[in-house]
Amino acid sequence: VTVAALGFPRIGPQRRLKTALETHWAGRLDAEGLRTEAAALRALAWRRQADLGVDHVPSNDFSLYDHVLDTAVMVGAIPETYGWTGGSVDLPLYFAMARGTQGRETCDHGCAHDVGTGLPALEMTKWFDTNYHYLAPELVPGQAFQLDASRPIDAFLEAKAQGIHTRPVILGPVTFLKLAKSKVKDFQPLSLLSALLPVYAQLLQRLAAAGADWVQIDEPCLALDLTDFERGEIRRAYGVLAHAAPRISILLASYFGTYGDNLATAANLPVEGLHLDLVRAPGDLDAVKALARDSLVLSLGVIDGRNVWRADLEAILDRVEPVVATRGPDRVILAPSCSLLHTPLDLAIETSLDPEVSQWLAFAVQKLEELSILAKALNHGRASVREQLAASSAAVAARRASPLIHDPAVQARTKALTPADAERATPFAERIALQQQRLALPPLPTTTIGSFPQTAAVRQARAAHAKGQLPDADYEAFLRAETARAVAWQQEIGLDVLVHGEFERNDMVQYFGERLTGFAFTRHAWVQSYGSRCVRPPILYGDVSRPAPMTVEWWAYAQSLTDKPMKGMLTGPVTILQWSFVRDDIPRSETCRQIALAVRDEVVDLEAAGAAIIQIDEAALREGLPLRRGDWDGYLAWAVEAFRIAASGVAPQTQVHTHMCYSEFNDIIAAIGAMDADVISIETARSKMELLDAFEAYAYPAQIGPGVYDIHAPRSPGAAEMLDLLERAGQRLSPSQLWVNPDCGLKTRRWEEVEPALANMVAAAKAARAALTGA
Ligand code: THG
Ligand code: ZN
Repeated sequence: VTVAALGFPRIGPQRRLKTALETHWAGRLDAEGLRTEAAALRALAWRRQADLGVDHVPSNDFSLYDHVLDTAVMVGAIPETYGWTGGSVDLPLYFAMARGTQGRETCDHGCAHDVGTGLPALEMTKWFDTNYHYLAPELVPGQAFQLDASRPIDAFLEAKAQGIHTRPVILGPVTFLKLAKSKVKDFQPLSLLSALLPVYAQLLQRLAAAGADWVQIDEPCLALDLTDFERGEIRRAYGVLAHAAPRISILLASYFGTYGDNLATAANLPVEGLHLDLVRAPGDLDAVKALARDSLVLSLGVIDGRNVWRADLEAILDRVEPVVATRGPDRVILAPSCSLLHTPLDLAIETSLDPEVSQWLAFAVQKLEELSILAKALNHGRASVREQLAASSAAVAARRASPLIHDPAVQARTKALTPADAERATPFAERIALQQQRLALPPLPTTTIGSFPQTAAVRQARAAHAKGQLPDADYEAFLRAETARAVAWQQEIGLDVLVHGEFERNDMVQYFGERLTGFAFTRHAWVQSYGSRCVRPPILYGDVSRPAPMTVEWWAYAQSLTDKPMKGMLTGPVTILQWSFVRDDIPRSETCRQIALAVRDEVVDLEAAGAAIIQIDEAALREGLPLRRGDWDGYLAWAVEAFRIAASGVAPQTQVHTHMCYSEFNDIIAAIGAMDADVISIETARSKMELLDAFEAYAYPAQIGPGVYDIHAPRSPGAAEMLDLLERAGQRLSPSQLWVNPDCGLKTRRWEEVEPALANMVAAAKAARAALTGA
């Protein structure tokens, strides 16, 4: 039995890659310097993995920005816009595709937009159901491909020079084409497979010639719903590749879910090995045994590459020993379920965690240690690693029994939930009438999404406070002054519903996690989100409750400064769940219900303090959709229910808002309606309100604020432009349904941009009132 890693974190210790990239982009590190640092990080990762006992160390899993972009470069798929004339792609061109020529930014909620008026970046999209984002290749009919094998070949040789024989990783041709986009309507990039396969065939020959004996080809599209035609294309592709490169053995890897109805296809491809994600799809093991020939090498993904928990090694051995006994040790590889890109690097440097929680955790390095222990147990008997197995079992038992995890009051409360708890007592039509009486807002009321610019001063004050250099009282006074300024300014420009600005919040999930029980926070546990950007997801380890109000004081302070309604601002349960590492000992739906009750407590307290409007953001509701359509309804049922639990503790006069900043609504519009929010704000400016077409087929029952200010547009929009958008919205929705607001929060903007834009937005709303309602 051998051990493999399918991919290792790229960002490096202390986020060294981030530092190198950002100094390079700032012009303070030249291309040579960046290349040197990248090579050093690769060398470090290979050495580390080899030392940890990994037999199949991956190469070509590293990337300066994104591995899908690297694949596009490798096959010569450079969109015409970038003026490429052939030859190797240099760093300026590479980064132009990655981030546009003037950089790229994301909003509070992670949606990416180009900045400036230079060349645009490729579109950025979530990698399957992870929080990693890749760049979508852009292909055209008749697309030509040509191989530039330098990246994978150089990496292989680089590692070889270091004395490490690696297994190159490449993104498979079918998944590559499935992830690609085209500006040409109805064009299917998969129709380019025949043109692409010769390039892949040549690549495999080159790798074989360089000395590679195995190659890992990732085809995670096998975890998706595929058509018969697509399955046929997979068979065709691997028929061609196996024939073209008989000297190299292919390990085909899919992950993030079951092969399901694609398993018969996958298990019968002419490849030498098949990887199974046995964490997400434990049932695939028995299923593959029934389908695969005896000689097929199985890579068993037994360690969770998507989460941070230590594994139950004895339980894994119980499952794997029979496989080794029947197939033979040479035909079994142990691996994490997927690339370790999605876990933080090393638990050992994380010294600030509660030691009790810490002993339950494993990051990338620790996960490879676990695999090495498992391999020893399988190769030399469990007795050879008795102590390590005992430590694993003890940690698992300690976690299971820990009072830190179990709060009987929380469990009793979720158990006692009834359908009525997820239901507002009064239907929308009656609520809205009561709310209108209470709020007395004009038609097309104006508001913002919640956050205001996090200026350098705000960030500095937060950092100084976190380091203990700025006393609590001074920090508090600073935040109050910022809040007061924001409130006064909103009032001055004539916004109807104000926000406090969220200056006190570091991150929309972290802020709440720090105030709830059951969450732990790390100092160094960074995970790449895209390019040089990383997140430190909270670790949700125990039952969740809200010991004390989290936002009421800030809300009350802001409301005390104005007679206009001040919105209470909260992050919704699904978003808190999606952007954290969550428990694997209870279902996600159960954890989500606990968070929902905690948010509900806050909603009720805000109402009691006098808030007439409370916004519960669910930026991540859509991204939580399962990979397979068949699982959508189940997810949407509990996700929508969680939102409703959070929102339904208040009187009909209290108005509940929500916000979502993404564009693909058509699929889930009914579920969004079922959330039963009184008002929803969404992203629509970039598509010039075309997104509202979704609301034509489905008569959205409540009020909507279609964003009229694309907060990432290179310049602030004028009132005329926003008025035009409002009129377009008025053609699709009833004016009595409409609110006027930006697309998203303004945290990443500068005041110089926000001030004119929002003043223009108020002017546009006034003009639209006259035009649409005669008011
Ligand atoms: N909060 C949390 N998770 C998230 C998002 C979030 N996951 C999805 C989405 N948003 C991801 N988008 C981003 C956007 C910006 C950054 C990271 C992910 C970013 N990070 C800083 C960096 O890398 O320099 C570090 C931020 C920090 O110091 O915490 O800019 O909004 N929980
Ligand atoms: Zn948003």
